[in-house]
Amino acid sequence: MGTIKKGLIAAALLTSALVSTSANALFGSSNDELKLGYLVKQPEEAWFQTEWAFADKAGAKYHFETLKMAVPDGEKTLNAIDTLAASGAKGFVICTPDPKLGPAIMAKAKSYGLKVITVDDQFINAKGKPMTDVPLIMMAASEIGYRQGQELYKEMLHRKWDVNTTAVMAITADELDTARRRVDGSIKALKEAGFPVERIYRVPTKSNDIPGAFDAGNSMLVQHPEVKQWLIVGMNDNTVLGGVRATEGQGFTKDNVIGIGINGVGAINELSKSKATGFYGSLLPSPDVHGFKSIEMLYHWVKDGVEPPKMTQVKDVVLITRDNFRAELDKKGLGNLVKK
Ligand code: FCA
Repeated sequence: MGTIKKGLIAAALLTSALVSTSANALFGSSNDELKLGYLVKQPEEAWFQTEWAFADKAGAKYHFETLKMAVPDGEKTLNAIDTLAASGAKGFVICTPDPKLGPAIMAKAKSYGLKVITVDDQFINAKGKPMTDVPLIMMAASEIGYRQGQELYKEMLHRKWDVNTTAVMAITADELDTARRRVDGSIKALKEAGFPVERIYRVPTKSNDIPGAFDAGNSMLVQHPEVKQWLIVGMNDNTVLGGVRATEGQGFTKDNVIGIGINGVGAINELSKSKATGFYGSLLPSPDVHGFKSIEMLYHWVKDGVEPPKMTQVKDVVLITRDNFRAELDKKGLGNLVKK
């Protein structure tokens, strides 16, 4: 047989192999493993990467495939649902890029008969009310925020700072309910502990990432050159990191800034630095539980018809600092996230 002919046959075989794989992937077959989606708004955050890793662990335990998809905006979210349906998936877990997409996401999911569980951020309906009929698993936002405020105050006392020259920089994202509840909880704790209300300053961030929070922090710092020490409040690690970076730009250091984040896994690089910064620590909830449990509930719903509870709040949280973060992450089976 000539080389060209051999090549053609090989190419034909290859094409048919590719077609059948993609046809299987697209339309599924009765022998296929169950497929479930896991859609997240910010795949660059360690939080969501950890959820994905633990969703995969649930998949290994129950023998389903987790289709992990990044959905940074509404268009990508709706397209992802089309793709999931075409690949034969039976449902998905989602942390939406925008809670207001809730009704559109549910309409599309229903049109394909897909089951939906929300994680971390709750959907809101056209009237701005939470869509409480869609199962949700999230961290106990107000409580964890409250703990952030308590820990900031405690560390301030520990350092014997003069409260009269200290202020709170609270970087807000009020349109996201979980962010609003965390920050409000934190401010409540600070007020209850006795921090002067008139020096708790709020500033909104334009985006939920380090650059957005950095800009917000900078705009606050120029308005308050009189402040000698800052406590930094924010809804997650990146928000607080942005605030800390802004203070550094104005010459502040670990000696006059205390920032405590939320998420924990987003603080590992910072806490691993050879020198301490104003980012003192982070509250580590349970991205492992969120990732595993949300898709496990979806699996039981799809496979056995067991409806998940409408609301699951995960309350466990531990403060990690430079002193204990390796040990605490190890305890949760997250030690591999720390660079050795
Ligand atoms: C929100 C935040 C994330 C994480 C999650 C639990 O979605 O944006 O960083 O804190 O809640």
